[in-house]
Amino acid sequence: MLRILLLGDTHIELDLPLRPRVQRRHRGPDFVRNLKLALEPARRGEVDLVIHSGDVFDRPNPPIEVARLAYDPLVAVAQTGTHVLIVPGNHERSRLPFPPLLAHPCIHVFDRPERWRGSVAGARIEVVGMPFNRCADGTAVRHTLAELEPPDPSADVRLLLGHLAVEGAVVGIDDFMFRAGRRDVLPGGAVPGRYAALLSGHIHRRQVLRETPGGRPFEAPVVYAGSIERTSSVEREEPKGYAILHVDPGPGGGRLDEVEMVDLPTRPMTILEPKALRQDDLQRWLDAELRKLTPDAVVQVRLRAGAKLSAKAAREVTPETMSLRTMVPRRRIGA
Ligand SMILES: [Mn+2]
Repeated sequence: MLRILLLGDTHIELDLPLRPRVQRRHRGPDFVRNLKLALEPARRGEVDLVIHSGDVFDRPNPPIEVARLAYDPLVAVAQTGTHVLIVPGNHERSRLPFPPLLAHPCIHVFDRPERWRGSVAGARIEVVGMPFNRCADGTAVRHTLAELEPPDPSADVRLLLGHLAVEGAVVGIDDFMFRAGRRDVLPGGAVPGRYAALLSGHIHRRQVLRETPGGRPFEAPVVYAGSIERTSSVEREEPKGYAILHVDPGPGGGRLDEVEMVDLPTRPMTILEPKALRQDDLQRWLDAELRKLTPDAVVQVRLRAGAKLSAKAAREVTPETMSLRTMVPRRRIGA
């Protein structure tokens, strides 16, 4: 049995200014910490392989200091002799910055669709990695796979790795479900066989898909480990973490035996919607509301149209342990 640590959507650089202009609690360090925590089982030698399913970064061109924050923990795992495979996501525009920082014989980045072969814990393993592609429907994925050299029939474990939405994936506070028929969604019927599983990033809610919404079984299960912290308020009720997969080697690319979702620490997220419009009313209201919350809360204040609350006024009543952001309604243009 092979133990694989799957993590993804680490979004390093989200709310992580290098030289902050104002002193307030930023959320960026939470993501850096959770990346390190997620990799701890690998550092301890408890897994045979580590796979990052993309969106390593929140933005495509981070400064080198930020790149190091993301890469150092991954390189540290490689230095213990465990292979680390990474497929770039849409947030890094399908390519990872500063490739020399990841130059290590145990690290492989899928800059283009390709097969990676290795020997892991005595098993011959083959991973087909596909970096994010705007087009990920059945035709596109079939075409991508057809362009590659054929699968190695003697591999004990075959895995498909991507950064894409699959039909039936569910996200957000309203349980939005991705449906087939869009060019950026892989229909369940197009999930290829002969793989133990399709492992993917992109969908921030952890989930395992085995059949279409209509009940037609996939050829292989699809595993999303989810993001390591909440990148948006629509994830506010979701647990966050990484996954440990147990894969049985065998004919036909092996079999996914078990998926263990492991929680990482997250901070509670709250949305406040004040009715007031005047700054001093808003500040007083906010002061009272924030006192009711746990000290490390992440707070989003949604102001009404025409409301006035300066960042400074909000900061004055925000405890240093909280992260607070105010949002003004988008101005409607035309009808
Ligand atoms: Mn993402």
